[in-house]
Amino acid sequence: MNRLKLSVVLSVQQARFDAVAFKGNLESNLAKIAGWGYEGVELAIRDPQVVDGEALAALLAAHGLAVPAIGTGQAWGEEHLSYSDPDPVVRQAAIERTKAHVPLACRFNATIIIGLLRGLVQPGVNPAQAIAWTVAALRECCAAAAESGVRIALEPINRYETTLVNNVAQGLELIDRVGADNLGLLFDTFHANIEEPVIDASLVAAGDRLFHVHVADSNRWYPGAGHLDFAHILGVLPRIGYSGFVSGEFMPHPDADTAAQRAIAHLRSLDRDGAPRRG
Ligand code: LER
Ligand code: MN
Repeated sequence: MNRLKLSVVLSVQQARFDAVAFKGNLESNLAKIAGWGYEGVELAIRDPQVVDGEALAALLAAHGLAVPAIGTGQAWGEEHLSYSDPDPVVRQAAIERTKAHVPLACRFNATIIIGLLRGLVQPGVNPAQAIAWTVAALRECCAAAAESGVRIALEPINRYETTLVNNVAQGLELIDRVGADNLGLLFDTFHANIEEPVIDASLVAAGDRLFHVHVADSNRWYPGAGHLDFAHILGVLPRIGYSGFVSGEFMPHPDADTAAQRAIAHLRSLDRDGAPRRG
């Protein structure tokens, strides 16, 4: 298999979301992540206004780390902003928050991830209306991002977290409705294992709309800790022309450092011999 470009999710601020191995102490985490051989960090940022872009860029450069993507879900997790909230003020705040990520994304050549910032169908809201609000929000955000050459990746998320776009087929349908060239998909192996009928066929269906990849095993622990066949799944990526990063987004189990080291050991073993190694 071709050598994968590997990154891991790192939260710039403290957050409640569980499947982020690294939170707090940015500098020491960046040093450790680079030391283990990762080439990038995916930054989870609640509000880009409180991030010092200069300081962040200097730290990343010092450790030779790229930023393939910026995650936005903390604005939902911590502040309940979403594109599908019945309150137009909240919807507009979610749109403005997305636009606020554009300068940093442009600086790092990072894709902006839309996961739970799209929200979920709230009580009393018609699902078709929730989708229509999401389409309108994505149109506005994609237009703003396109001005800076930034791409947006919508992440299909499993049914236990939202009913708005659970799989690749629904994601592609939504992308069609939005009609923006800079909108694509983020494929997360944990969600895909729950929702996709056939994982490799869904990756092929995503094709050149695949903008980013998250890896976690079936139990949302590090790759190699569950029953997913990463040699098979990730082997599809070169076939569909995907040459971007594969980002580890998994639970800090048994702890963040061990999980990140085991993840990269497992994924690098696939580069060498294409065979999964349990560990
Ligand atoms: C975020 O990337 C994700 O995968 C979701 O599960 C957020 O809840
Ligand atoms: Mn994910």
